[in-house]
Amino acid sequence: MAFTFKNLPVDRDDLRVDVLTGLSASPKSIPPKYFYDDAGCRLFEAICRQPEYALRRTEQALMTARMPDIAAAIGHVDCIIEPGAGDCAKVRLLLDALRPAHLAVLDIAGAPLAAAAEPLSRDYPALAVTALGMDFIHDLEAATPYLPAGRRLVYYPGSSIGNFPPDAAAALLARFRLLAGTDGQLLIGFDLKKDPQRLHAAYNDAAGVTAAFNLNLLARLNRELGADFDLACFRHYAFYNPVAGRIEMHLVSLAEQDVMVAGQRVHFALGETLHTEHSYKFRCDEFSAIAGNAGWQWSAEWVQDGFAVQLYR
Ligand code: AVI
Repeated sequence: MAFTFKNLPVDRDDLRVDVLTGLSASPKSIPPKYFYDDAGCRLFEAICRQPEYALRRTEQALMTARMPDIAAAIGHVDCIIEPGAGDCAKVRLLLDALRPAHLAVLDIAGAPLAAAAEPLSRDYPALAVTALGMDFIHDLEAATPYLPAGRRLVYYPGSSIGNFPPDAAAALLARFRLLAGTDGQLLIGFDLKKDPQRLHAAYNDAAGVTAAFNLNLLARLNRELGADFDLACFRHYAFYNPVAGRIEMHLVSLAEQDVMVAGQRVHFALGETLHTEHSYKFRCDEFSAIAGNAGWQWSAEWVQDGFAVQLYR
């Protein structure tokens, strides 16, 4: 049926400024959103196929097995909204079960989003699909004129919420209420706290794909900012921090070295870390407290093999 694509202006994403700011901080860091250039997206897909990284497979298995219950708990919805929809693959199970009239998918990468969303309007002839290329983290309000009235479900799968620091996660959940409107619901998937060895293995796969994903960040800075990082002089280092309840991912300098980045000299001491990602893990009660503080009311949850999906009103 109808397919609409709008690329809304994104003016907050400035790789050069963000990278130079992060490299002059102590400890050094780069925002994890910069993992996802074309090579990074391909490496992330490869991570999801590694035997140690079960997160995506487990969520799919849970959604497939429990869908009748999930659909019954959600009830009728007119519109599903998926921020960060990427390849638009995950939402198909919900479309099959809920048959909404409208789907709105949002992602910072507008062109790949449009390419992934358009086939949905062919596969579901009764569905109106709106794809919005936009920065939903900073400019969520810009989406509201494109959303139809009626009962809405915001869908945020994949434990993406775990990549935000706790304050930012709570703020994003609060802003999702804008998308949901009155009478709206939130269906969200997140990774649970579990055996730390299992978590450790998931971010240290034997094939080295997560290491390549992490190091690709430096390769991207070489490609896009004319940097001269020697990838062999940095080590992927990821571990579970049980006090903070998160995987921490770092690139540790194996030597004292100077690197040129966007025309600026950046010094790394031997053993100095460049922090690249946090991936928070939750207990169900911890997550519902965060969502509750963001104004959401818990309504149901489903748990399978270390992964949870919760429904809020
Ligand atoms: C996208 N996100 C939920 C992944 C995670 O597990 O935190 C990103 C990732 N980083 C390393 N492996 C996967």
